[in-house]
Amino acid sequence: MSQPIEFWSHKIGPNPWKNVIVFEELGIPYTTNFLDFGDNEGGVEHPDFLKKNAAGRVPLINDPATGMILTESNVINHYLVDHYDKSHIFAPNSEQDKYLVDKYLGFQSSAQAPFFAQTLQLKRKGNADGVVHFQNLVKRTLRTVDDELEGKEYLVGGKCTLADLAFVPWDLMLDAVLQGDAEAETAQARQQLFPNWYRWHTKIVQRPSVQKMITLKKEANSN
Ligand SMILES: N[C@@H](CCC(=O)N[C@@H](CS)C(=O)NCC(=O)O)C(=O)O
Repeated sequence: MSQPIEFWSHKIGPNPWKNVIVFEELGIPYTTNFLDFGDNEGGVEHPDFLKKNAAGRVPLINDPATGMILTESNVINHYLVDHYDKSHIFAPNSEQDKYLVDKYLGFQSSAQAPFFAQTLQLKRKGNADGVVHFQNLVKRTLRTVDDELEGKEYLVGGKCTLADLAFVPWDLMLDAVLQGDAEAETAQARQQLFPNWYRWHTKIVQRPSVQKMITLKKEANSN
């Protein structure tokens, strides 16, 4: 790779941190531009960035090696694996497994991420009924993953895939998302309610790539 991948991110928003995990897994050089939310200069809704992503969202990458410009964290991770997973660590064992990974990535981006995000948004707005509604949906995603993990170490094919990694950055925010929830406010309560999910989450978090992402996120937020 001649030049590092250019990466647009946010210091707190979890979606770009999914890509950081895969950059670290595969040892891909990258440089980060942190944006703010909103339409000020340096913001995701500023005209300069909207020219790059009309949706006004991060992550976004530009890979000078291929000219590829991409948004959507799960699509970016697929691209990174397709181009830079030289040891095939994320190669699916079968066609069935390939589509199962996509199934979980679809669930992650259409259920986990928006339910978690809406909970935090409604908390900020002080909408108590809305918070309860979305916290129930958050717990429903944990229940889904817990059920899917029955008798399994990982979601697909007996090995860690993009599907497992994609859930981590949002799940790391559960203390804030489920704050005030009568059943699942604490990690201990979540371990009781969702033991398969808890064991799996704890294992994935121990991966060096995830630990590095956590360190980089802390560093970014301490500046
Ligand atoms: N489905 C997109 C969602 C991207 C997304 O919502 N990113 C958040 C940061 S985590 C964002 O840029 N939000 C901008 C805003 O709220 O104004 C993905 O997975 O990349």
